[in-house]
Amino acid sequence: MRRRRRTAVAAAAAVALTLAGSAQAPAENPIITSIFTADPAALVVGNTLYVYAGHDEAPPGGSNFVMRDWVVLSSTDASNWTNHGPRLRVGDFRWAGADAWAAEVEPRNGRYYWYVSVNGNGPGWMDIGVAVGDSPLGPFTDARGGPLVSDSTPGSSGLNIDPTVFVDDDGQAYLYWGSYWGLRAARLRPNMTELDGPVLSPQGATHFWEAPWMFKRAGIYYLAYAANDSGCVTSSSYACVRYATASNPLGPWTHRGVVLGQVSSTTNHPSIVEFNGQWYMVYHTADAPGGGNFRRSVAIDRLYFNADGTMRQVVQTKAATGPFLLTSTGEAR
Ligand code: FUB
Repeated sequence: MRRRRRTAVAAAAAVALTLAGSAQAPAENPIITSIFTADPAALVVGNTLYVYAGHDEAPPGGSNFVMRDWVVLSSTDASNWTNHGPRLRVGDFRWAGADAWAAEVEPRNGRYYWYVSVNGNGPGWMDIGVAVGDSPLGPFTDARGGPLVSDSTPGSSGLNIDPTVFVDDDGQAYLYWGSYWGLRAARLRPNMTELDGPVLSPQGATHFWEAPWMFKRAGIYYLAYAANDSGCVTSSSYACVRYATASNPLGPWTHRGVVLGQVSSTTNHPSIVEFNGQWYMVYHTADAPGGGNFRRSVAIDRLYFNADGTMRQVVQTKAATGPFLLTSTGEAR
């Protein structure tokens, strides 16, 4: 027993060293519990993984979103996180009045474009706006002085939220967005602040509900999105994350299955990124102490691809796992 314990202590020390020096340290979820965060959008700049997130401020037991600003978190190892606080606020858009919902930052020509869902003061409900800054942490200012997409944009979604922007290898940028089962897409001009051509309705994203996330890997385009069909959730109030692939950024898409199951919050919102040679799913749950459907928390977990390019379903972890888990006496399990 004594001998085993010494071995375990040595193993624990080795693990501690590994954790301290490794860029692949296991995540402990949620990644931040001092504030409630949601709708993560990951972006790698150099050796830093940034997560742009909504900020849930609903009171305990609240039954509506209270979201006034967007915060930035960052990490250099996907395990230890710095909270940079609010870097963009509803008030930064003079034409908007509430609802700092899902957003995403896309870099282009040394600038950082922060596409947001926000409730405009004009007719209709939610709009998509865009702010721009010269560094990943800003400062950011409204790039247009008005919505990029609104309910009056011809062909727009039933709910114009959840923008995701993708710039292809040829330099063409695309905006995808939508909710209420209405996926939409449009080309963006090189200035990143104007639509270039009509709003399109991509086909093949089976069971699309909202929260699209677009990326490309090994020549394949991937579109992940929240779905709330009975094939993946216990109730339509909840959502899973399904995904589709295509050989063209505007589809048609081929549905491939579920990449993230139902989470503890009713909403589900994916972000998929490669960082330090590993792929990650960044999402949100209601798992933080005092959490709930309107008091959500960002989580991160490893994502694995099969040899044929399909994605395995993400295993949701809540704390350090596997060989890193120690007993209360310090013995490795
Ligand atoms: O956070 C507000 C809304 O809830 C987002 O825009 C949706 O994606 C859902 O997560």
